[in-house]
Amino acid sequence: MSIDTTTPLSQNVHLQRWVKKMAALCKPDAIHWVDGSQEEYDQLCEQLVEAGTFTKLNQEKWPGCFLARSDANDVARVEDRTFICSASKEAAGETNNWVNPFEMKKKLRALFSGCMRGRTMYVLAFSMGPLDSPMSKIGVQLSDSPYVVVNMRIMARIGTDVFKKIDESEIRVVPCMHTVGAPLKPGEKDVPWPCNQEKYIVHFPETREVWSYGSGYGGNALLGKKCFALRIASAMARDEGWMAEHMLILGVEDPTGKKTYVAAAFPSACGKTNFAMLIPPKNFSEKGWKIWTVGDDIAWIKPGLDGRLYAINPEAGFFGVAPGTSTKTNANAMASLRKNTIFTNVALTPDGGVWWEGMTDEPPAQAIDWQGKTWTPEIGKQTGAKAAHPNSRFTAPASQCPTIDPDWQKPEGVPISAIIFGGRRSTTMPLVYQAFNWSCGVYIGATMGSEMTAAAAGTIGKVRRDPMAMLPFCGYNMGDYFRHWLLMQRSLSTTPRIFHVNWFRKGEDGKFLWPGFGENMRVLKWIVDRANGHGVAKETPIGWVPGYDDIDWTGLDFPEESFNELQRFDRDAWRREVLLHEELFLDLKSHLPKELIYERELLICRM
Ligand code: SAT
Ligand code: MN
Repeated sequence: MSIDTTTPLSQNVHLQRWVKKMAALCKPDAIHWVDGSQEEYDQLCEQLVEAGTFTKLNQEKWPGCFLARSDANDVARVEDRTFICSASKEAAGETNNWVNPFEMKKKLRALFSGCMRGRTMYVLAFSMGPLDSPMSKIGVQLSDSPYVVVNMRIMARIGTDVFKKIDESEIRVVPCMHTVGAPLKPGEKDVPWPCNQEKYIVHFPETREVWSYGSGYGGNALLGKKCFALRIASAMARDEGWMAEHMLILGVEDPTGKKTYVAAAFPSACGKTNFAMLIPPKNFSEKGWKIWTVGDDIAWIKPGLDGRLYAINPEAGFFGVAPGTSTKTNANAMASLRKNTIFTNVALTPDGGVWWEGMTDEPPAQAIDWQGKTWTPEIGKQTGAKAAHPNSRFTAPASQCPTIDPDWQKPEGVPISAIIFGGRRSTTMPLVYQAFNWSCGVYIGATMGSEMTAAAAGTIGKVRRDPMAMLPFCGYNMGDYFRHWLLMQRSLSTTPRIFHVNWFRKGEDGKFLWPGFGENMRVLKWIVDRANGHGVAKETPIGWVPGYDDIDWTGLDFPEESFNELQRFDRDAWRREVLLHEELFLDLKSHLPKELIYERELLICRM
């Protein structure tokens, strides 16, 4: 065994000791301290091509781009294999899987024992948030997956600068253990996508640790993202008085040049990336309206000295859903992924390019599907086989987004004026409404529901309660999380306004009532007007809503009846909705703040 093939890039003795200890446990053939350089990245990509994990795309059309195909059993987050191992079950709450932390550590130690045999252990230091931001946090991931290293180089700030920061300051680092769980026997040939049937995505919120076993895909393996920046960070945020949220951040520039920032929480694969990169309809942009992108998935939000909330995007890239992304639906995402992008589980076209359902109106005559098999539109029609997996992804640098906000890396973050909650709901929820106040808004976020998508293993289409879009990502008791939300307002002198949107309501004919995409600008304008104190609204039992004339319709022929149908308050549907709120509340029992019980009573009384 040849260990320590590269010299440690950090002088921190704790870090060095931990790496040694973990190497003794995992028994890798080599250790590689990741410097984050372009040369190293190129080398790792080359190595991945040789291993058959990567296919180099046509470099003329797709410069710097690669395609990876995963194992068919490793295509999405595994929520039933995700654990929050707090000291007590109560601290994790009813919505999280819990195992006694000592028992789990024992289990993990056994699983990790010798798990990296035949592989290299990468020592990957990463910063969530810009290195010069006081809101940033540092983690070190030990992983035996070079695929993870190259993806993390896009998704986070990594390498030498981060090690330097660790050495310069006394900051606490979050240790993240990761293995694909596929040790190699001497001489055994590797598979293109090593992984294990058995998977464990484990968080220890008190000791601020992550251990991930058996998967190389997305949020299971890029540990800076959901595991650290949401599950562990939500626990840190509760203790330190800030918020770690599953939210996009965007800036709305009005014709006077004034920018208003909003943060919006939608569950996975409900269009956060599209909304974050919205292109306003022509007559809006002609007047000078512009949308600026700060982040598309995660927001860390903290009260500033002026009593307002400020947000940073802790990530440096987009891990976006490919299917449905096109120059029509999201030209900015398409521009972001034109170069230096890693595609996972999309289809390969004969000219060495990529394709996915919805990328173009006309599918290619032939392609290699995400499982490496020949695919034609004919085969697709006959068998229902998709060319790209529904949860196929692009990993693209945020800096390549044409609408990236000039302030997206500002150390102090951007001021948030409005918070938007939304889900995928074919009935009940109107296009838009505004909460009466903060606690009412917390209630709206707490009770929000969404039809499930392919982002996680599970029943697609079923409505589930997904409070603040954090159900799979909250690192502690959901009831306590609601209390934290309510308490946050006390540290603010200016409270953001809270809204709920639903782009997905359907009519009786089963068709979407709202065109969505760029047209969402009309809703966003009303939201920003309201947040800035000059939009008009009417009171309803659920909150403030715009009248037909309060929305700017120029350039869109959208009849008043259609708008009324979209906004219709359906009393029977809301009765059922409120009963579902009660079901969630029963699950959360003793930890539910009384404000939310009162909010529910008030809502019932108004109805
Ligand atoms: O795979 S990820 O968890 O990163 C994507 C998502 O579910 O939002
Ligand atoms: Mn997400």
